[in-house]
Amino acid sequence: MLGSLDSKPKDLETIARSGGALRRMAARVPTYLTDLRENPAWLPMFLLARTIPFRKVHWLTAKRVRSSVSAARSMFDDLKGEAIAVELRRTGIFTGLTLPQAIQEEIARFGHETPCFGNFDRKLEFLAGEHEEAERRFGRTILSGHHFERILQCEAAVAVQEDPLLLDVARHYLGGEAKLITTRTWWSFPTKTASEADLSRASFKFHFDLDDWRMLKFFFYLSDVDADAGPHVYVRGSHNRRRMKHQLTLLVGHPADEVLEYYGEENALTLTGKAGSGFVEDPFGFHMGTLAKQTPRLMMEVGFGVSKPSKRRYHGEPVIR
Ligand SMILES: O=C(O)CCC(=O)C(=O)O
Repeated sequence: MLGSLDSKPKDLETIARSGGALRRMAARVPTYLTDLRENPAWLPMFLLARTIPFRKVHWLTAKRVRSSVSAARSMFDDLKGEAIAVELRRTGIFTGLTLPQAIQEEIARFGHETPCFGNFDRKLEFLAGEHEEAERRFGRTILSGHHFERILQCEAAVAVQEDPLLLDVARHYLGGEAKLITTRTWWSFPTKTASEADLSRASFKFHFDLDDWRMLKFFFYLSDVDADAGPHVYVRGSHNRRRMKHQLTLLVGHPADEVLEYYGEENALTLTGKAGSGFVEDPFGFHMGTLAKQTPRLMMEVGFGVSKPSKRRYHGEPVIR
């Protein structure tokens, strides 16, 4: 089961504020151009989906779903997509998912035995157990290790991705157009050598995702996650309410004090949990991964959206290099 910590989550805002936002945006320009070439409908989404009025209009276009469609059995037993969607609409997050132990163990074994790519860079390939040695070998701080498309060789991971409950929740929440857009597994590593620039990335700050008009992400911990293993933090209620200032900026990451002051510190849910525990959230709500301080974290994400999925993002590659 997932737990939560009461304390105010410490993101790395002080460091992040020291600047670099424009530099980071400039580095993303080639990625944005690629997205635009692949799908011209990306541009209006990118510009307008951050504003509440345009989002509301888009939500009105959602195809209504009356009942669950699949007769196939779910690994999540009796959970009901419709009830989960009700909770998602209310708070933006539902925390009661648990993977069967055999599934969790098989994906975790895969995560240990399959080389991952450090910092989203395909040139930095190593096994999770050799993380420290890899940092020395590559002369780089390595904060994350993604398996990219390799995860599709893991039958248990594919079974999670294809589980009927996930699509059922997505259809009830996003509408009948809901489709799979991402499946990724990755390690978050504790590291002694992180620089300010490493730590100021948007994923370590409260941010919202803007890859589609309407999105939903399922996350599953594949290792035990306590306060020192980089727990995920989600701000309840931030999925459908937004300060004007946060609607009218191109940036998706914002300082914790601005976010918490608006939504209330009591709504920041820090998600700790045993390996196998999971949750589903509307990633337009503010969320972040925190730095793994002591223990590596292995995570799986299955994402749904309503538009044509981007090839690049399918396994989480954020930036064209
Ligand atoms: O690593 C995490 O817990 C957060 C991941 C995240 O921010 C995202 O998928 O948008």
